[in-house]
Amino acid sequence: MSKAWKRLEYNIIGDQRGSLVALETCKEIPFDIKRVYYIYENQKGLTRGMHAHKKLQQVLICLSGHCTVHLDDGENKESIELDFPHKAIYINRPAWREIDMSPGAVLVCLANESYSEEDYLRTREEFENYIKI
Ligand code: T46
Repeated sequence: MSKAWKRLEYNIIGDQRGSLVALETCKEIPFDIKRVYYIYENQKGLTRGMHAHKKLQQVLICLSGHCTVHLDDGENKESIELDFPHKAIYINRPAWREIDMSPGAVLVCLANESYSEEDYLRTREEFENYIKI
């Protein structure tokens, strides 16, 4: 099966003042954006994520610093470096994710659904059982 995620690289609109990236719903972002959240000032050595989602689709972008996103959909595994603000990852199926953030990193996440604890697969066991269904 194909990976549950896709790497994206956005167009940089540059001029003499600097760089600009523009993201529009259903164009650069492949869904209707319902929620935006961001993670910053993450404590050194503490990994984020360590869960999967049942239905949620997300695009992750590291706006400052860098993040390593470790992904596993049960069949494919990949560690992706988000080290420029024009790079993104689109996750569209359940994938176990672990995220290591550099000091000062700011990770912004665009999601197609509101927050719901029901959508989380918080243990590896729950995740592995869910993807078998
Ligand atoms: C992912 C990584 C990058 C809310 O109240 N609203 C929200 O929208 C979110 C995302 C979280 N929360 C609450 C729920 C928990 O009490 O904030 C607390 C920490 O949330 P969570 O354990 O989901 O945080 P992370 O950083 O481990 O994971 C989140 C996303 O859930 C996840 O899908 O890819 O950020």
